[in-house]
Amino acid sequence: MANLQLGKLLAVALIALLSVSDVACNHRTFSRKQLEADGKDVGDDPVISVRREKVKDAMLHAWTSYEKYAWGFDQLQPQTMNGVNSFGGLGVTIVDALDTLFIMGLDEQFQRARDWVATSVNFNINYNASVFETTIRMVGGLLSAYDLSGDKVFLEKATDIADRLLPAWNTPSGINYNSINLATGDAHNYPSANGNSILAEVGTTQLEFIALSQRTNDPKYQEKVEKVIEVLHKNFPADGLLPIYINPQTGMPSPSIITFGAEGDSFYEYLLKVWIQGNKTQAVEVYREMWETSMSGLQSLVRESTPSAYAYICEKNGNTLIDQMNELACFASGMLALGSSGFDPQKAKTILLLSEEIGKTCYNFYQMTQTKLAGEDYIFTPRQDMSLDNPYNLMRPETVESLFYLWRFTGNKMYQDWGWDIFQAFEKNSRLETGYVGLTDVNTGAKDNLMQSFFLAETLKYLYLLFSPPSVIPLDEWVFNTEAHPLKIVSRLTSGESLSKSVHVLPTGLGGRKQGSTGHN
Ligand code: DMJ
Repeated sequence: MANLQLGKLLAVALIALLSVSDVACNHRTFSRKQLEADGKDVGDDPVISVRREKVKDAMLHAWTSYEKYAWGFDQLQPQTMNGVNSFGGLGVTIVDALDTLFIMGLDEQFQRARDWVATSVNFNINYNASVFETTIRMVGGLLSAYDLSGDKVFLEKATDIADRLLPAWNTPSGINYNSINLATGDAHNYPSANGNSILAEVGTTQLEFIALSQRTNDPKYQEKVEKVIEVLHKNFPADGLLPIYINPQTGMPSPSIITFGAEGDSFYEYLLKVWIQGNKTQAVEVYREMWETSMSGLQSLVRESTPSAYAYICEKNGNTLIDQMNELACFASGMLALGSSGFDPQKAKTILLLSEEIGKTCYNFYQMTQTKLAGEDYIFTPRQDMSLDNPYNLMRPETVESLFYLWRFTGNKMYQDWGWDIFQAFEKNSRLETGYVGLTDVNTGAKDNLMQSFFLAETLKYLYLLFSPPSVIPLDEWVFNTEAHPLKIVSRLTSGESLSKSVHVLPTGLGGRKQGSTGHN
């Protein structure tokens, strides 16, 4: 009997091993040569190729500056030419940049980053880490590097850090705490949220943890993060708009604002993306239903400015709409474009139109300032359209992310031109000899001293892809996490099903040709 059990266990382990190596084998079918070949397909316009090369140069400059002055630190401070450990010392810029380096063909740089991850990354740190930031940047970055390269060291490291985060889900409701000590596993919430968990932080781990379960054949990661959605589903309001605070003891929403900006944003993004990651099957239908409900809610928050009729997404406090929008909420334009094709044709058109209108507003957030870079927040006043409410710029990605989706889903080259305008403004105002910095004031051009890791992970990646053919990271084969790390879409793991059966990577590699010229999925 004992032998039989042991035999069974060994068989399961063997299947798991085969499945994981199957994943890696499929990855090895992709090479940089293939990407370069894909990059030359369907009439690659020379102007666009030049733009792509300029973005690649920018990435090289950002990376080289980081390597020179801040190697191993979380982020680079270009003005003082040193590193800073803003995330406890996990080498966040290295991990966040891995897939961008890979996609751009910066092979030597990728190799050095890979070797650092293999030999020097240390997660055993007595540091209270943000579960959200660590998941989207570290787990997401490592899994994406694994999916692109097939190198198992990335999967091992992703598993290590995810295991350290897991105790954060041990709460009475299953809604995770937002912070956890990476060495001790002690978890808690931020005092500023009065003991509550933050919506975007509990609803933005699903893609990464589901992907990890698929790739390790271990359901425990998926189970934890899907339980969160189950709990939120039970208390889901009719308009699909949850406030930003959720009580981790009861799983109930706590009175607080509703927003598609900070602390709400990527919860809505992940409802859609888990549906896409799950191959839009019955098993993930509830995610699409929740997302569609939330999108009706979003539509109820949309207003038009006067006199110029810019569409914007209000925030909501109780029953009161607040006419303000964070630049962070600009991701919503891209999300609507990505989700539009799942509606019937008439509704799809309306949603895509809304996506384009919000994209136009966000582009204007940039165009209306002296530096042509957007500030952090805008307010809308009757007869005065929009005005800047918070003048700093962190080199955030949301608007160029949306321009990338808009271009893929409409094929309209205007969006490439808009992205190019934004890129040139970064070059003019944010580029120093020693890296790229944000601005403390988008009108005076005053600079800060930080090169955010998401500038390399997201802003430059989306710009590069905006100037690459849609066959590079096709949207029917890959889904981007909220930190722009593309994860390969594989078969959905359904409960009760043997995990090993459901781990199948689509065999097309990084660049595929299934997608049409505009990239509709
Ligand atoms: C990134 O870490 C992610 O895009 C997140 O969803 C929001 N904030 C930053 C970029 O602005």
